[in-house]
Amino acid sequence: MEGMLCRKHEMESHSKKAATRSWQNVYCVLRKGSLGFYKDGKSASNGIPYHGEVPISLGDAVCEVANGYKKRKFVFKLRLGDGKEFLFQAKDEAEMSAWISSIISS
Ligand code: I3P
Repeated sequence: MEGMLCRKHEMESHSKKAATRSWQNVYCVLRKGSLGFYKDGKSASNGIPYHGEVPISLGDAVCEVANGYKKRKFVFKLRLGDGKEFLFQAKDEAEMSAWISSIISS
């Protein structure tokens, strides 16, 4: 699965907040066990990552609706095994659910 999402890096580790905390539009590409970020679909096709970011490994990841986050709608949370945490905003409920199920089963 792939597509545009708005992303916020929330936690750098279990106890450390992320330094760059603004919401950014990123083109997300889910492959088996990993999630890569690109500026747009064209960059994704060309394999040019967003700000040189290495795809994140979803090994011990937990993905769920971010019920505690009230500032935006259709936001889900992705927490990695190392404590890194990201929020993602989808365009609607259906898109959010599709991403969550795909990430969980990837
Ligand atoms: C952040 C930006 C985010 C905001 C975050 C700010 O500032 O305004 O939108 O998160 O608040 O630090 P900057 O753009 O200067 O990095 P929210 O949208 O969730 O409020 P936070 O640090 O309280 O998470």
